[in-house]
Amino acid sequence: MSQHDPLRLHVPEPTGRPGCQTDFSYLRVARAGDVRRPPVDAAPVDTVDLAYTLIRVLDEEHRAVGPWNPQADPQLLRRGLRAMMKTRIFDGRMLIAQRQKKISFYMQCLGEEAIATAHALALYHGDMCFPTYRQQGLLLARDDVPMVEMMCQLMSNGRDPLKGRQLPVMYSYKRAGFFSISGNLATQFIQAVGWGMASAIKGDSKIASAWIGDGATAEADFHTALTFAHVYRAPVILNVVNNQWAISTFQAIAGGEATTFAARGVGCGIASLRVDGNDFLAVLAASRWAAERARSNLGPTLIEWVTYRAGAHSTSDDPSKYRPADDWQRFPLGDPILRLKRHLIGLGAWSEQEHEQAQAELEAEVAAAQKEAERHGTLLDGHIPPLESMFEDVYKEMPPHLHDQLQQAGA
Ligand SMILES: Cc1ncc(C[n+]2csc(CCOP(=O)(O)OP(=O)(O)O)c2C)c(N)n1
Ligand SMILES: [Mg+2]
Repeated sequence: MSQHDPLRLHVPEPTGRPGCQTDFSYLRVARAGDVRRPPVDAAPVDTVDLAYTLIRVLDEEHRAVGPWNPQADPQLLRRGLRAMMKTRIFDGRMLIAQRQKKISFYMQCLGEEAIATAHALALYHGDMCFPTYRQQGLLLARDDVPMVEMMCQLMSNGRDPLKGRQLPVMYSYKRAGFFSISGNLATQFIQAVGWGMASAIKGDSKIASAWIGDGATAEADFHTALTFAHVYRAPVILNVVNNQWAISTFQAIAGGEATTFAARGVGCGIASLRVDGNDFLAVLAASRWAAERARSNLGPTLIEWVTYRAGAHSTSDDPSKYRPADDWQRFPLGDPILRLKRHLIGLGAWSEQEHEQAQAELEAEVAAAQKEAERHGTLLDGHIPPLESMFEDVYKEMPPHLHDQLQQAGA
């Protein structure tokens, strides 16, 4: 007879059941300013402690403290605040447009706005992001792409630059350093590492920025990308957005329970940071640190951005089925917009009146863009790209079988 108890498989607790409060103590939230900032040429092994803590700049009183304070010009921070506000307004309006059936599908980044908008300010023109569907802030922070054009894509109308061939939100803007979004999770990571390697092989100075969610790190592509980034010292920033959820599964299911996602990086020989993703200043500082490393040929950096997905996963999802309604309010890192607003007010570089005015201006700007986009049609009124466009842009010269199909379609 065996002296051992029967084996049992450990299954992570579904912490966020409706009616049962999510336990956020696993986050081990460090005090702002307490975490050291190593030189950008630090060896990966010298970042091990930074992968298990949380880099924060804004303290309880919303002051910028500690070695990671990026000492940013208040003018830049005001720009960042407006970019976050614009992103939230844009998302809010597009969500309503989806409910009105003007758009087939939408995904918000509510609560995560600081990550993409601050990161965008640390990159140079010509760098290439390989985003997921929740980094619209990269585009909205930089104004390289007019909102009208983004909305025409969302509405799959006659001015949709992608001619209805991509799901709404899956933008593609080579000119703005925004690689075509693929719905196949984690492909972004291997593609970004490959792009970064190509940049180095060509002797260029451009860097890549790869994006993935907590859930998608369970894909093999994530681990393959880390191995290649480490071995070839690819000039790439490896961003892991830990927003606590992968649709309805809590991040523990992807392996974040007893360790961190940043720790994956140091385990592979990659310098790694774990950062408060709702702290605009910390995001800016960590992004600049990683960008400088990559640009100076010092190798890749993995950054885990700790944040909270405050909205539904997508317009096809109902989070009340799997998490308590007040989860976001209880999340210890707060709202990124409120935190930067209070910081700027504390500096004397912003006020409640200016905030209200900016809110009204941005709402008007987004509403005007929507009106203009809707002039070219929405999903509701059937102003879609012509049928023959379905056959175009695949081959330089259309092969006979596609010619036949085009004729059969009567276009
Ligand atoms: C390879 C692959 N598997 C599954 C899916 C379906 N899917 C789409 S989004 C998603 C959850 C992703 O969660 P996470 O990586 O945490 O990103 P988040 O949505 O939280 O930003 C899943 C399972 C997919 N698109 N691709
Ligand atoms: Mg997630």
